[in-house]
Amino acid sequence: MSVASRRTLDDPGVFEEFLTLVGEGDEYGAVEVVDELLDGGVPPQRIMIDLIGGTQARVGELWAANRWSVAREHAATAISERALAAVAARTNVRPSRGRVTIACVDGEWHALPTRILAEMLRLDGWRVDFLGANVPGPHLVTHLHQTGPDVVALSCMIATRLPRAHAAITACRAAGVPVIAGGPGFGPGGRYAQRLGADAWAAGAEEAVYRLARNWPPHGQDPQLPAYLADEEYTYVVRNRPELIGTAMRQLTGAYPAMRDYNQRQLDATAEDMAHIVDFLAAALYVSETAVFTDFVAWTGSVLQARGVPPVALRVGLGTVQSQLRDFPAATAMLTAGVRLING
Ligand code: B12
Repeated sequence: MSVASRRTLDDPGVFEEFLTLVGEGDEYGAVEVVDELLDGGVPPQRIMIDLIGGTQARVGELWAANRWSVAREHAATAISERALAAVAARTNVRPSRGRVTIACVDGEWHALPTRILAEMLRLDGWRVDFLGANVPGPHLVTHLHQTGPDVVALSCMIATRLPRAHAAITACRAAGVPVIAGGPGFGPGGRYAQRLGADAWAAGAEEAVYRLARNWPPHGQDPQLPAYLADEEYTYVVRNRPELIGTAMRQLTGAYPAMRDYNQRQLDATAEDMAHIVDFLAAALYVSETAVFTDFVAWTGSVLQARGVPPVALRVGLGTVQSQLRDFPAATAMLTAGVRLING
């Protein structure tokens, strides 16, 4: 090994260099940096969490600020996955603890954070079954019956997946396997995880490693499982999702004249935004938390603004959904709170 290859994460510019490499889709360059850091004695955990995970968060910011296209973000994510695989290929720890199943909930495509979690747990001696993105609940349960793990680690990165997360948590616990939940979809401090019946929550892979090594299964109270599914407003919004979005799109064209000049791509993006409005509203109703909806509105407002869409468009968009839900007090209150957040 040459002296020049003794790199550490304290080297000036190493994070920027890695971000540039993933942004340019330079797979070989990115893997080379990872290899050099491992050669330099940097622990693999630090490379995965600080360099790869940290860079992905930056990628997200650059996309949200409209500085990177979706395609560039996708390409960068693929390189990060490649770099992560390169770290994993250089480590080999024999299982000495229990067995863990790691899965993203149904409809959840953010697999990279769970891949990091998988490698971190593997390094700590767990036998890991990594099921990846978008795992339907029934398949997850079949897998549990076949493999008998000590714990399921369930990821939810976006709050719209919370109802599915609830179903998965309930099914895992019914199968006798405790659940550790994670991902920002479970809300600040994981508050919805507990409410939906998870045995534990961890903010990140390092905390999960710590918790599973020391206090598992946790001996707390049995989590309370309120009957969210019985909520009439949630059920109405989910059942009528296509009509709510379709009607909103038609009303929008009248209420927001600039839309008449939209090309197909802009119309598709608007339809996607309307779908997100309805989906986040449904999730907020499901857990009875206005913040799930208002956080989404604040975030969408900034994303749209970065793309030259004025706040009034979002306000009109919320109004088109609100006008269809007048008989639903909780939904109306949430939409009103969302509208209040929008300036201009
Ligand atoms: C890459 C990416 C994607 C990729 C995912 C590819 C892949 N293979 O993972 C693709 C393109 C598929 C994608 C799609 C979407 N994405 Co996206 N995505 C991202 C991005 C840029 C990076 C995610 C990532 O890898 N982060 C790095 C990891 C390391 O971050 P981390 O959260 O710190 O990870 C730790 C914890 O979350 C925790 N953890 C996670 N799961 C678990 C589970 C357990 C059990 C435990 C204990 C811990 C744990 O441990 C991790 C490691 O320490 C983020 C931006 C960001 N800042 O994260 C947006 C982001 C998550 N996406 C977002 C959105 C909106 C979407 C889409 C809806 C976009 C769209 N218009 O279609 C879709 C939704 C798809 C779906 N239904 O899942 C938003 C969510 C915003 C919100 N309001 O909630 C974000 C935050 C972007 C942003 N800044 O605006 N996305």
